[in-house]
Amino acid sequence: MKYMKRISLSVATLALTALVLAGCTTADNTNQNTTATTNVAPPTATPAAQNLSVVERPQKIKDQMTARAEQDQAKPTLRFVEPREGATITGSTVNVKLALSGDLKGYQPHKDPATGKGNHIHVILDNQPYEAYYELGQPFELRNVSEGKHTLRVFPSRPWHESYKNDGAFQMVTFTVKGGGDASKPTTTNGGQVMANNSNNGNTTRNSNTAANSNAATTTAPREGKDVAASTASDVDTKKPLLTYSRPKGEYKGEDSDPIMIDFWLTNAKLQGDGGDYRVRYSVDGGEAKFIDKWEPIWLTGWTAGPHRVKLELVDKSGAVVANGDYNSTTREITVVK
Ligand SMILES: [Cu+2]
Repeated sequence: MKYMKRISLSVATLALTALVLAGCTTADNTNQNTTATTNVAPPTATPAAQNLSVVERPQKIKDQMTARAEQDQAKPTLRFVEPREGATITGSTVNVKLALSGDLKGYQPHKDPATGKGNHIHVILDNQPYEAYYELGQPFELRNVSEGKHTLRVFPSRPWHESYKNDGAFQMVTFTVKGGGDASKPTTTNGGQVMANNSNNGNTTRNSNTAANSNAATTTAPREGKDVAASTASDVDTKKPLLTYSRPKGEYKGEDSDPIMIDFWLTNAKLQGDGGDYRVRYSVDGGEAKFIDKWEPIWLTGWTAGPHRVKLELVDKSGAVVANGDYNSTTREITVVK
């Protein structure tokens, strides 16, 4: 009996709900001003489905390559002048100095003041998004680097952020920071959000370092550099296969948002399409996994406006992520502004 009562109550509730809903619909439909849009499904909270597809290299980049003549066949190589492999750095500012050589064919990093573009070096602290370094005559300052062990990865890039992939282009060092970070200055992301507070550092070192920094700031021209987010090195073996995520990153606006390039650096690993054993697996917004089997950039079209997560992984024949610290599986958030 109890069950019967409950069931009849539920039925009554449903009937009532239906009646109320019907009432609403009726009310809407009787409105003489209602237009045809009444019958269109109401907007949902989820954004429009995104259907990405691979397209060929955009014509505007092909044009730039033509204009650059043989520069794109250059084989630029880099060498770390600072920091040295295994170095210990006291204080939170790490100066990056690089020596560029190799078969340059006119390749020279430099930002054109008129366009804000030009050849540059991608500088990657730990596994943070890269920073662009344009004028190699001055060191690039990584500021507010947190205490502990770090890795730095660098490689030359073109104005449209496609990396050079020749031998010797990519370099990596591991170094240690003592007394790093500044507790009074929280590290920030590109968007300016507070990531973390470095609070457990030696006061003496930090204070003297801060004083030195402010002196430098007032007596010399501003240097290229960046207040970096708090991070430490992953336990990476430089002899093992390593995928370095490069693009996409940050915000993409207008015509730059379609198509968007995926580009990466590969060390100690050959992809299946290049005669090797590995594949690069990517997915966007947790969607279907796809594969890149040749080491070259791809361009994806069909992005919807808003934030997107791009995941890039180096996998072996069985589809397992190749173990090497945690750099072989990287997810970045980008924003597309239409
Ligand atoms: Cu770039």
